[in-house]
Amino acid sequence: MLLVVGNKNYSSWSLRAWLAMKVLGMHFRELRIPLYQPESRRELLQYSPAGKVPCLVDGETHVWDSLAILEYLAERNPALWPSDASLRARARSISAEMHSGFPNLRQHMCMNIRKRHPGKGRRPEVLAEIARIVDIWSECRGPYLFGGFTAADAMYAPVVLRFRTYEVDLPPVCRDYAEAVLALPALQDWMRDAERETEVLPQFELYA
Ligand SMILES: N[C@@H](CCC(=O)N[C@@H](CS)C(=O)NCC(=O)O)C(=O)O
Repeated sequence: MLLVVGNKNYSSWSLRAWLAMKVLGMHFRELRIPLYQPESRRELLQYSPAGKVPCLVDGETHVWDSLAILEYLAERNPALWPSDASLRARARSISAEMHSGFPNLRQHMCMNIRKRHPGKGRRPEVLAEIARIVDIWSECRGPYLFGGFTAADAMYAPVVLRFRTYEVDLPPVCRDYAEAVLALPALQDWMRDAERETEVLPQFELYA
């Protein structure tokens, strides 16, 4: 299998698929395509019809879009979703909510692993979205949202990194959850790779 990802410092969607595959212990090759360079779109289209990362290539099968990749992985690794049907429905709901929602958090607290911007981006519309995430995380069963690691944790991992960059205060249960995610060896590896990258994408450096 090949997973095509973007810059590790910035590409929150790439992280979701990559983290799930690593935590599952899957063997895969990784291709990093730096985004928003003159050749990026042409290179991305060789793998992803949408021209976006992440894209998983499994033989002749190309799967693009983070949530579709997580579902593809879960077909082989059912433990990627909770085994209880009701919890599974909730995990899918909050994952879909992450996938389609939180536009203000995305825009004003871009993932930027290398940077620290305490207090930046705290507009009312961002704070309202953070409050919703706190609600979701407050039901965390520990150490991850549904006990063991699931696709829902992969979906929220970039939010953990955003809260680290922008130093968002969290209640204890959410702080414990964020620390558990940050302690994942796979996430530590991703963060180390991000630190080593040299590209700077101005559109993600709004608060630099
Ligand atoms: N809904 C998609 C979003 C993918 C996405 O927007 N990826 C960004 C990087 S994080 C991208 O590939 N941008 C390159 C471009 O738009 O040219 C998913 O969940 O995978």
